[in-house]
Amino acid sequence: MAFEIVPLLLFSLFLAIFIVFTVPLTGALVRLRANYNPKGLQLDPEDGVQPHTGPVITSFFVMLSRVRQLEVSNAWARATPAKAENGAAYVTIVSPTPDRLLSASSPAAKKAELHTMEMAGMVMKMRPIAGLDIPAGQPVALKPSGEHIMLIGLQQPLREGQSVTLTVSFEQAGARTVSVAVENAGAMSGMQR
Ligand SMILES: [Cu+2]
Repeated sequence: MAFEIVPLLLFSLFLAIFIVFTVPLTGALVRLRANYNPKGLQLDPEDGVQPHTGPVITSFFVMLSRVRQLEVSNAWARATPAKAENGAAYVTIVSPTPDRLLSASSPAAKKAELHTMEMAGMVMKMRPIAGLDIPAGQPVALKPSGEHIMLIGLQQPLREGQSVTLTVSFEQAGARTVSVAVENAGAMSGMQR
């Protein structure tokens, strides 16, 4: 009995959210369109489509885009010396809900590992980490002085201006594939392109 109520509750919740987002948006869009179109909300005899169909569909997509998903942006890497076997890539991650970065892979390298930097005595050293927590709504930027994605066994050196493909996998959001822009060897951050 209790089990049968759960999907019903979830459905009601979804319906309520849908209505809350859709009704005011549709109203606003219909008014916008009415102002824009001198004929107002008349049926257009040529297309025979109800004039509110467009705004309803539009508001549905506007609503969908509000339910934001985890996003990976500003993916970049440093160019590597000619004989370097390894490189590092950085991304910025923002998620509306708590998540965890679990792994990465790239066709540009034999394997990719999640690393962090830490002081070992007097020197910064890097070590692999099992995952990286992504708190809700707070951007997490991987960077040269901290967490990074180590590209191990590069197929070829990373050259400035080039881009390589990187797939990052999350516990909840699944995999995201991004294009990593290769910046100069001393770059401290991506170019925000
Ligand atoms: Cu590393």
